[in-house]
Amino acid sequence: MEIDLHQRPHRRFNPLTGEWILVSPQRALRPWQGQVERVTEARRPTYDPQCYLCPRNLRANGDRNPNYRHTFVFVNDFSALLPDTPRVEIEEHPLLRAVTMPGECRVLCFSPRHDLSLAEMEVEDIRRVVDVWVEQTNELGKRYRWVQIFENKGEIMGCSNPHPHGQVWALDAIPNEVMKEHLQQTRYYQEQRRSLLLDYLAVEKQRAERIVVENEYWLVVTPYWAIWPFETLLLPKIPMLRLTDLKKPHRWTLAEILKRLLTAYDRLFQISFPYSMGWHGAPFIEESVLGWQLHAHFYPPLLRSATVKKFMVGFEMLAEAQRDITPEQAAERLREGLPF
Ligand code: H2U
Ligand code: ZN
Repeated sequence: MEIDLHQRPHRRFNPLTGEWILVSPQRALRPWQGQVERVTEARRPTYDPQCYLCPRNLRANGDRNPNYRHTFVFVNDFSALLPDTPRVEIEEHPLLRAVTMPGECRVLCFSPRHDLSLAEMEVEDIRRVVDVWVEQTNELGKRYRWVQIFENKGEIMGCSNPHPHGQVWALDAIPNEVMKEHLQQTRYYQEQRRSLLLDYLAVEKQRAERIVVENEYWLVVTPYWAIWPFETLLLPKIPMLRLTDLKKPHRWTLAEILKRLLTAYDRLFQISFPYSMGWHGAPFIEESVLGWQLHAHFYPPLLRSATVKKFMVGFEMLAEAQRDITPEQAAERLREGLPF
């Protein structure tokens, strides 16, 4: 029987995590009765004397930021992980297990300009951010199994400060989301002797309908199994284990594609688009990481307008993730906002 996935409820499989997601495209056809209000965002000053990320300002712990010109990295004054933590396993009972965890948390200011976002920065300055991502991964990867580079952007995402910044957390364990991807990519490699994500990239190139933007070295798709309405996956077109594999041309083209993708996001609802994004690459472990392919996830919470957010509640908390608008529709909407 011919089935149109754009009409019928169905589940899609995420080979990267081994999980399923429920898609209900027929619900996206229902009339939208709420207002699609335009949010006017106040223009921020280029420098805010109250901002703890702006150059020359005082931070919570009493340190003063240098008069930095491009990027600036500092140890998070409220770090969730601490380097001088010994590694001890505590098992008071087989059902009560814990392990102390050494790690480090850093804050990375993308620019001295308080009023910009990554999307609004020059490609050259975005490339400087890419360089710092690489340096941080390289340095912390020598001491920790996992280095998580991420950006949490927008008040709606719980980001406390609009000054453009991201974070780096390193810890000596493989976190849950990463472990799922590690197991799936490793299993695929053992069976196929090829990379799961590079095979996926080839399929998406062929189908084209989920491609948002691409350039010489990078491709952005709304993955077939996307959970968030406008979720995207950014991946290099050639084998890359980690950010530390990126050479000059890869970094430039990455900066360029980030500029295009993030501008398209901003144009979608005419606001500085909120999201959580982050990098996944091979963990720093002794076991084989041959199946790994570097990639970044963009998880934006917005659904229909600048203020209508998708909530992961009810069925999603208790059963599995669900979406209405299909990834194919989302890709089409995003392509419309591409600047060049
Ligand atoms: P978010 O708004 O994305 O959470 O990032 C701000 C981070 O900056 C947050 O993790 C840290 C917070 O702990 N911070 C400092 O390190 N020093 C300060 O003076 C204030 C905030
Ligand atoms: Zn600032």
